[in-house]
Amino acid sequence: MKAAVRDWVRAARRIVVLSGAGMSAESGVPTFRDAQTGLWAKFRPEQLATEEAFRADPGMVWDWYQLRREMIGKVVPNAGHLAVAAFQQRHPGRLAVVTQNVDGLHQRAGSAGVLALHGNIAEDRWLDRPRACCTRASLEPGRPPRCAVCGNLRRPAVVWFGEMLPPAQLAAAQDAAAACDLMLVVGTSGVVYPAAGLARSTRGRVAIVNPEETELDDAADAVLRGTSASLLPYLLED
Ligand code: BJW
Repeated sequence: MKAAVRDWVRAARRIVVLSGAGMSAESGVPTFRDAQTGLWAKFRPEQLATEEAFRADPGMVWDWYQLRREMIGKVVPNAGHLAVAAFQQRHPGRLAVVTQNVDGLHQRAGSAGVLALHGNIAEDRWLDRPRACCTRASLEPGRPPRCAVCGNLRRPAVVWFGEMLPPAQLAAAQDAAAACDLMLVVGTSGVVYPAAGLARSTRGRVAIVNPEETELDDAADAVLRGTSASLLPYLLED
């Protein structure tokens, strides 16, 4: 099956790589839903990744993101990220990266035009609509930092449950999914929408790269049980 998917890559005019946390696992970034080591092994998602959770305990949620930022600052892209970026460089315009990951590792590997559906953990934004007083000058350090005048809090620039995805990135991802001949769905459990819906909406072939079962296996033309760093260099070589 591996060889067949490599043939599909070679024949495809437009490819989408839809990636999730497993793409960065071999860089040392924990996934979300792994029962033992996942980021949510000790907390339920709604305790951390919602606006309500942040408003209820901003310090706790802020500290969790700070820990992850520090960890992500120490890791590097792995052979999977690098294979994707190298393919894009050899074949300009043929492969689009749509990622649920907030870690920036595709971008650091050299991928161009990455559509980051769930934001960027390295950036912050205002929690409430910024008022005239909410400027860099008014920023007071803290956990989280706040506007010294009105108290508006800074929050990580990621997409939490119940929040809209960045509209332009989502629209571009939907267009890419509609136009592709082949979608490689790499390292995602496929439980979070609307990202997972991209794999169900494409008319192109769908190939899954994942060591475990996923919620999208039923939508796939091929399921490759293996890791991204071991399979992508093979699948994407010329
Ligand atoms: C390896 C590996 C290796 C391990 N190699 N693989 C339709 C139906 C039902 C619900 C909904 C729906 N549409 C929308 C919803 C609601 C909700 C949702 O999806 N809920 C479901 C959980 C039920 N979605 C939303 O709320 C989204 N917003 C939205 O829809 O807005 C419109 C709206 C607004 C208001 C009301 C209603 C609608 C927003 C979703 C935001 C998700 N945010 C998070 C947190 C980001 C910030 C942060 O980082 O803290 O994004 S949640 C978390 O899950 C994170 C991830 O990007 C996302 C996906 O997880 P992922 O990447 O799949 O990771 P894992 O851990 O689940 O899986 C890892 C996989 O890797 C596993 O399969 C491993 O086997 C594999 N693996 N090693 C390859 N080496």
